[in-house]
Amino acid sequence: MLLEKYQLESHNGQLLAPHKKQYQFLSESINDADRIVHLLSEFQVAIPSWALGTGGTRFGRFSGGGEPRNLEEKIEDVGLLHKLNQSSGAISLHIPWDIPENTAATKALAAQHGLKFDAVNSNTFQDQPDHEKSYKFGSLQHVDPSVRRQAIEHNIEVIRQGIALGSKSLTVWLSDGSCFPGQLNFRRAFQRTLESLKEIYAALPEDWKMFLEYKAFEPNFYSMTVGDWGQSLLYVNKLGPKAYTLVDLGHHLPNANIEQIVSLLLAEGKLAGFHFNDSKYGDDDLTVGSIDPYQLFLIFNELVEGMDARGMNHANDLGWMIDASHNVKDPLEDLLQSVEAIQIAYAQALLVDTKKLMAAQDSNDVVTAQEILQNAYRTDVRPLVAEARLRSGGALQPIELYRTFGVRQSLIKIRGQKTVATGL
Ligand SMILES: [Mn+2]
Repeated sequence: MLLEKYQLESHNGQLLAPHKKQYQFLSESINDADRIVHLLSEFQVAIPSWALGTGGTRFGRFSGGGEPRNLEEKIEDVGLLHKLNQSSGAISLHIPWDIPENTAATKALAAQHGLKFDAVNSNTFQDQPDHEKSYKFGSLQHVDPSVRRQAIEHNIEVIRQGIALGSKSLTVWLSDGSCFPGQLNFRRAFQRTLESLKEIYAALPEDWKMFLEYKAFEPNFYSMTVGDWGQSLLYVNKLGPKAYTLVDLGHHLPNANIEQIVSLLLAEGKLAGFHFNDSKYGDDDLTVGSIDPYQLFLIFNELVEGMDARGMNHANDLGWMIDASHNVKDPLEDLLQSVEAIQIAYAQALLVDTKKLMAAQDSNDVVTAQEILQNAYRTDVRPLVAEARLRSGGALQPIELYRTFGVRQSLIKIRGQKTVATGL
């Protein structure tokens, strides 16, 4: 066991008195501190299996040491995160990077760490050694029906794996598109993709959802066949009630108003959920909240208002997942930072006085509307997030605890310095 209960207790014991003082002060100056803490403690963010190792860039990859060598070790890493923050209670697997060898044993190990299986992710953006056909010119859009067949069968196989694990959703992200004008007939590519998606959709169990993720560019740089939320929405509306649009924060053109996209997809009942990350230029996959935490807050403001308007459960009715890559940080520390950034934005959004905001909007009082949002955003809600962790049995300061007890050093001792996790 990498982290013993007594270590957690001694950490919390040392920090308890100053924490209680901060929490007391904050809870006296805001409404509903108890309710916000309760909502925070219910909110779980899924960790993708590919974020536990150091990612690569187009130019190189530098191993961080002690990275998980197999699916079991990836589950152990997510279990460790969950033990520290009590908010990472799910893992999202990527097939074929993480095919369970023994599903029952994999499920048992996850349960032992208090983890559920979130969406399963298919991969038709790379060729695999056992593949007969190549995805070089696309998968579900491909001009050759036998390539489309291989990609469809792969997605159906991923659904099968997911059923065995107890997952309830399939995320489809396609790298399909074109790099040069004239390469692709847009309309025919759309039609072929739709027909392929229909076959995958037909294989979904009754209680499953399909998430269709869009991306503006990369790896194709002229057109993407699911390039934006409008295209994704066209497909999912044609597919049926189990299909939804997934928003990855890094998959937009610069300066896109993501909060408005989120608001409208939610209003249409077609928002699947999120892949959280942050970026300055493109799909940078940086730590959530590290570049533009105000945007993250504005997104959560739309989410809270929109979900409440539809009577939705914040914790369960959308998919919450991180999708990031870590090139210069310890992946586990990075994920702890990302989860906390999400919780902070959520807590700040819960502070917004929706009734007052609507009154300001209805009277065109622009200044008051801005003041309401920024008052919430400029509130330091970290004591609420720490209190939620404390009440759930987590650590008051997860990164500090992780470092104090040398968790990474222990992992390097067990797994070695030069391990490489499967993934990108
Ligand atoms: Mn994504």
